[in-house]
Amino acid sequence: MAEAMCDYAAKVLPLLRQAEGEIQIFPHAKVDGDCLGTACALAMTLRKLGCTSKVILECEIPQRLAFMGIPEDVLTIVTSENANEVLASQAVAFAVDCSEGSRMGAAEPVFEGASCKVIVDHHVSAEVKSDYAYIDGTSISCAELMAALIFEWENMLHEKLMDQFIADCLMVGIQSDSGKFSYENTKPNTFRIAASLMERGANVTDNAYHLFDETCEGKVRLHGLALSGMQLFADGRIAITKITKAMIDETSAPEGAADGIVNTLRDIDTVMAAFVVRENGQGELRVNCRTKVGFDAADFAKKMGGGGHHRAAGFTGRNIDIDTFADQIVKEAKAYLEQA
Ligand SMILES: [Mn+2]
Repeated sequence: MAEAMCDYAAKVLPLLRQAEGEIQIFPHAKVDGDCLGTACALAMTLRKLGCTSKVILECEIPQRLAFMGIPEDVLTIVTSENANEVLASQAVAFAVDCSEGSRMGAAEPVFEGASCKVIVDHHVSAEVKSDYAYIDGTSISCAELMAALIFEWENMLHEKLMDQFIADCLMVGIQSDSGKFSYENTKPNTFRIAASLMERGANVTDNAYHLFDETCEGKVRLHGLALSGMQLFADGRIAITKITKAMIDETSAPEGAADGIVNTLRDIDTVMAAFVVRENGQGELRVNCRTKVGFDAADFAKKMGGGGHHRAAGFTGRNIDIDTFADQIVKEAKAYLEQA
């Protein structure tokens, strides 16, 4: 059981306010809406408290999160060249949405070199080395925990800290990690926190568009081609489609444009296992697999030399053409269904 947030807020505030140097905030590598929203909300709040704060990234903010409008001056990009310099200006290292340097890519040495670590996370990990860790695995997003922490600081200081930008950053985190408030562990408290953020001006509608719905012509055209080429087998229980390099070139689809196609196949009412086989342009075939209860994607992917989760997994084909590999996957999937 996590300690009460009000106790944690009181314990960590003096540490941060007395820090002599930068409070460096570490999201995980391959940033998502939750870690980036949480990190920026914290950085902006700390600035209001008179602290010097920076969000430490291992690469530029990806285009899909550019809509958040995060000011450049809060960000430090770590490279192997400047890592020592960044570490030298650090007073406190604050990890959000992760708790270990191994999750931070190029920023790992800067976090692991810290003399003082603070952690707020919603992933339960085996070992946490910090006296200032708040980890609540029942929370759907880290942003929710950060929102609660900032509201506690407001209560303690009788000072308004949560402005529209900060509230919006946190709302992005909650919307991202809760799948628009639809994933299983979305809780009444998720809505309570979201309501408080909305009262401070957070914009749910624009965030939802940018996070979930915004697309581009190439992607829509690629989805069209891939879906029209879909094939069903085993009384509709297996769905598969192929994406060739030629299809990607023809549609000018950007990197990552095939994302989501496999979910559309899986969502067909009769389907238990869906596969998208894609030529990656480097002579390999990448297969994404999504399944429903009764077909273990992780187990199947393992048989095919890959891995993943029970409902979402992947594997790779090498030295084989796409048609032959697709036929082979269908054959294996049929056999897997029969033995299940
Ligand atoms: Mn998260």
